[in-house]
Amino acid sequence: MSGKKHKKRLDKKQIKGAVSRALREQPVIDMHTHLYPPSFGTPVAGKGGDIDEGGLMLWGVDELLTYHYLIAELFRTVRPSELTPDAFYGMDKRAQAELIWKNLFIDRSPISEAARGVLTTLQKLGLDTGDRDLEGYRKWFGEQTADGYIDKVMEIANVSSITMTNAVFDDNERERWLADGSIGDDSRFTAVLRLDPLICNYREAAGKLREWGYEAGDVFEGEGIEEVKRFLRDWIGRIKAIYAAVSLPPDFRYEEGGEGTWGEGSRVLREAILPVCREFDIPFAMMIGSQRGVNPPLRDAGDMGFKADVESVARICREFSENRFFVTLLSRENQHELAVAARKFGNLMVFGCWWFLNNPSIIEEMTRMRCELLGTTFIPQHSDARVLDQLIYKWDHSRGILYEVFKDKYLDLAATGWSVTEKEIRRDVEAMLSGNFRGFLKG
Ligand code: FIX
Ligand code: ZN
Repeated sequence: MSGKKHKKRLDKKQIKGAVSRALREQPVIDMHTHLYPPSFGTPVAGKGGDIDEGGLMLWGVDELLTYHYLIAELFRTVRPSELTPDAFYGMDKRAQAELIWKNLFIDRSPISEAARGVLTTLQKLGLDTGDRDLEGYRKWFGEQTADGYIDKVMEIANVSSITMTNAVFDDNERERWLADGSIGDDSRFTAVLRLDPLICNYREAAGKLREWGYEAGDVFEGEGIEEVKRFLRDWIGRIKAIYAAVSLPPDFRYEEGGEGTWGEGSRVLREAILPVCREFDIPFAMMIGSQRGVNPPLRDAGDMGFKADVESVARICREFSENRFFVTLLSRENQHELAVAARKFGNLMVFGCWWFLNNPSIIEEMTRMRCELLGTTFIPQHSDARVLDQLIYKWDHSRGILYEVFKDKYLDLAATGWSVTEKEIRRDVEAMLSGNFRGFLKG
């Protein structure tokens, strides 16, 4: 027992101040986004840049307004007889943005999280949201250069590194990598190999692999297995993936026997993906619970989330104890079981409040529960930003909620007589916003 009183002990007010400062000042590594650097092209007109219609770097007010979260909300305000999703998607981007602006910001108050996020973003960029002047905002964005704007956004959001999601089965993205292997060499971004079709629809994925020169058969067996591994090695190397990732539907089950609906996908995981991840010593991320196309005409806005099978996650962590897994689940009901599973498996890193969970009330509830079960050994949040500027609001809102949770946890500690110090608060916040992710990548 040390009898020495801790000299740097903080009182309640100082604890609140220290938590707030630590959260504000700690740069974030955003471990899952759908953002890209300008080398992937941009369809958005800025100062001095070329427009690339299929470009992947999205930014600016029209992209913010046409985020698929807001498209879903738009269709709560229009009758099918007035506007169909097809007609909406047939409009040009500016007209889509104007309609969303009118219906969700002018005709009713923008109190949803996604709508409020647009306003926080504009405000933090220094624009006057009180003006409600969409044309004025457009003018301001038109004066930015895509490249310089990334630095500006990262500075305002205090994000030090952006992790991409590199969908190798998407022809547009794949062809860009093949045309110029250096497009990923932007020190602000890191790459992640995203391979949904390999697990979710092996036959279709194998057909593509054959087109690309890998002799994968229609059934995952024999020499085709080595070809799938060769494909994975080539792409992990080409894009310098820091981890590999999949998004799985709620009915996904890990079927050890290789039989049943998910038998083949489970074998691809067991015999190709996880061994190759081990060879490269990189984690595998599983995002489970998204049901695609619940309302197909809405496209990305028509996906939904349901409960997943946490037992499968536990079985995977047990069977592949040499692999490391990032896991996030889409249903609120799964969160407690997932945190309990993480208590059992050190190779399971719980991360983020994904998609429909990325709302203040739910982030708060999930983060409190995770602190209580896991201490500081999880990654509380990722942004899932699709439009660069969203980094600003997603991290601003999340930091505000993390403050509420963390300060309560340190006040609870202080109430036990434990000496809470600013240095230790900073250490913990660093771990949760950055270090836990970096550490897990290293293994
Ligand atoms: O699968 C994913 O990575 C999802 O995050 C996205 O596909 C989804 O559309 C999204 O943007 C959620 O925030
Ligand atoms: Zn995502």
